[in-house]
Parts: sequence; C-alpha cells; structure tokens
Amino acid sequence: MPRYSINDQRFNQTLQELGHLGESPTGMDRVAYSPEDILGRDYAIKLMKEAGLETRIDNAGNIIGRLAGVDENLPVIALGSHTDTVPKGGKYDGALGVMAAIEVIRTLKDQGHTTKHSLEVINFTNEEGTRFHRWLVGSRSMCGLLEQDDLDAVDDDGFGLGPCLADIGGDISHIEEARRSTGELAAYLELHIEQGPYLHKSGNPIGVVTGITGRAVFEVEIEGKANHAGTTPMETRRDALVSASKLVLAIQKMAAEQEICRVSTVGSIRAVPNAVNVIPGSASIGLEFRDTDMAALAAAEQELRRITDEAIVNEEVAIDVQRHRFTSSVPISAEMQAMVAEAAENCGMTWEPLASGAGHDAQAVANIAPVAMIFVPSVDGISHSPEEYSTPQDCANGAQVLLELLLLADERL
Ligand code: HGY
Ligand code: MN
Ligand code: MN
Repeated sequence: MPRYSINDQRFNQTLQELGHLGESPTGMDRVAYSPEDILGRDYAIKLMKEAGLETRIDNAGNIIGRLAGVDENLPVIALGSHTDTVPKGGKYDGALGVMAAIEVIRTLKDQGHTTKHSLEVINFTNEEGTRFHRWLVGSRSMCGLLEQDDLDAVDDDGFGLGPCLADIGGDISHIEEARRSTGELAAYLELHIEQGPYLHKSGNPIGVVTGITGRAVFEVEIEGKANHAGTTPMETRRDALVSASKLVLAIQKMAAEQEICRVSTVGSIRAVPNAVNVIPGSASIGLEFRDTDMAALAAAEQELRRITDEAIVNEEVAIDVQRHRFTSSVPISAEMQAMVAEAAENCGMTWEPLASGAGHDAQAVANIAPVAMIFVPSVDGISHSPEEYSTPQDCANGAQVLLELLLLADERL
C-alpha cells in the first residue's frame, strides 16, 4: 500500500482547469511564449503558491517552485514537466507532469510530511520547440545544452527569442544564469503520458521508461524556377514543389521500408509563391528522424544527403539541407528504473518497461542528474492532437506512483 494517497478529485480538477487555458475549438494552443502559454504558466504559478512553494522564474523562463527539506545541505529532488503544447495539441502532454508534481507537494503538506531533500517543482518552458524549431529550450538552458544557434534563432516571422523570453519573465542576456550544475539535483522525476499505443494495448497502468529517443531535425530548401502554370510546357519545368514532394515520399520510405531509423516524418511543407497558377519557384520541408541508436540517425542523415544530391542532378533544382538539431538519446539507469517499478508495486499497480519514442525534458536534465520517468496510458495511443486523452483514473495512478517514487528517492538518494 502507498504511504499516502493523493487527492484524486483535486488533482484531476487542476488538470481539467488547465485544459481550458489556451484551448481553441481545434485543440490546445499554448504554444511557447504565446498569450495562451502565459495563461497556463500563470495557473501553474498560482497552484504552486497555494501549495506553499517559493516560486521564481529563471532567465530561461523556467518556473521553479521550491519547498525546503529537513536537510538543506542535501541536493534537491526535482519533479516536473512542461505546460506548453504543440499547436492544436492535447490536454495531457506535459500538463500531467506539472499538475501531478504540484499534487504531490499538496499531499505531503496535507500529511505534514517534510522530506529530507528540498523539493523543486519545475515547469520547463518551450519543451515542444514549435516556434523556433528548437525544442527543450528551458531544460537545455538549465543543463548547459543551449547552443548559440538557439540564442540566434528567429521564428517564421523574423522575431527573435529575446523578446519572447522577456514576455514570460526570462532574460536572454543573462540566460546562462539559469544553468544548474551537476550535483545540484539529486534526481529529476517526470510523469508523462506515453503518447503511444503500448500501455493502452497491454492494459498495464504504468510504464517504467527505459530510455528516451534521439532525434535529428532538418530543414530542406529547394530552389526551382517560378513560371506560368498555363503556358510552360511540362518537360521544361523546374517545379520546386514536385521535387519537395518526391523527397517527402523518399524520406517516409527511409523508415517505413528501408528501416534506416525507427521513424521518419516530414511535418511541414511550404511552397512559394503558393499560388495555384504559378509553378512553385521554391519550396521547403521540415523533417525529423528518431531512434534510440544515434548511429541510425547518422545513417538517416547520410541517406537524406544522398537523395537530395541525386535530385539536384536529375531535376535541375538547387537544394540546401540545413541540419537543425541533433538531440542525443538517453538511457535511464537500472537503479532509477527499479525505483519506479518498486513505486508502482507499492501502489499495487502492474507495470512494463517501455522506451520513449517522444522526447522529454528529462533527456536534457539527464545531463546533470539521475532521471526517472513514469508513463501512463494514452487512449488509442493518440497525442499531439485534440483527441489526446488519458482517463482520470490513469492520471491519478500516475500521480500516486510519482508520490511514492519521490518518497523512495528521498530515502535512498
Ligand atoms: O516531440 C516530442 O517528442 C515531444 O512531445 N516534445
Ligand atoms: Mn511532452
Ligand atoms: Mn509533446
């Protein structure tokens, strides 16, 4: 039996309330740095304060709520996730982990239990990376993984990261002050929805995450020749969108048929001037490869460059492959996995080991501290969609295991 029980009602209530902030008829739109994102951030800060946490916003925009432990000399145990969403996203991705972390604190307070370690609830900013095509910005800033091109990034409308950070209480000119060093955190514990189909299929309420996927993101620009759609003979066209479309199918085949890496996705495509009676003079596609094996991602990049070189010759277009971001895969230690499994068993729940096909802030924090992740089922494995759904019971199960995991970590680390 778990030592303490979370307040399921109160917890699921916060999840539903957060789920209305930044909601549009087509899904959740709390895209990082947006007014909708700020609604969710302010709600999390309100709950953190009500739970008795000392809150602050670091220069990377991360929201940190702190609760002193018995022994202030011990490193901190952190819990958290992110409240930003992809455009037209769901109510549980990230939100579950932040709301559950706050519920854990509230339950410890209700029970008058003070942990040995000081605790921090962290709401990492811009986990999704939608706006600047760079993800895990808050957690990478905290863990020394931010690069100059992150700071120099401009969005599709030419706006830079600096003003966006200022909007949420950050400060790009001193962003390095958000950096935490190895040893400051005893552990980082993250509850997250699986975002895939396996727990929903197996019926296990808990996933013990064994590792987090690596990811390689590219932008490919194709230059052909704009021309009249009505008068230009087919054989003389250099149609950038046709070349882009051929690349889309070839990139899909790389994972689906050639099995070069686990998954490959072209998530965005643009044609210029995007007018039906003009042969597109230029086009661009945004794509990503994922695999826990970094050699597979390197092989995928090699094949991408091979097929684009081929297209340059065969289709007389110019192609520029811009490598955007390589994020390393992260194994989760056997010790931390065992602690999650024991926490699930103490709560009377079955579990299964599961690798994460999604990226998470935990893979950045792993750079400076031991991390552990708990998954709960996503109904039909759907995520990054308004149809994303996890049942109140599954959400409460996750928060309950997170509380038990924290108590185990507090005793053992
Ligand atoms: O894209 C991902 O894997 C995560 O949901 N940010
Ligand atoms: Mn997430
Ligand atoms: Mn996500």
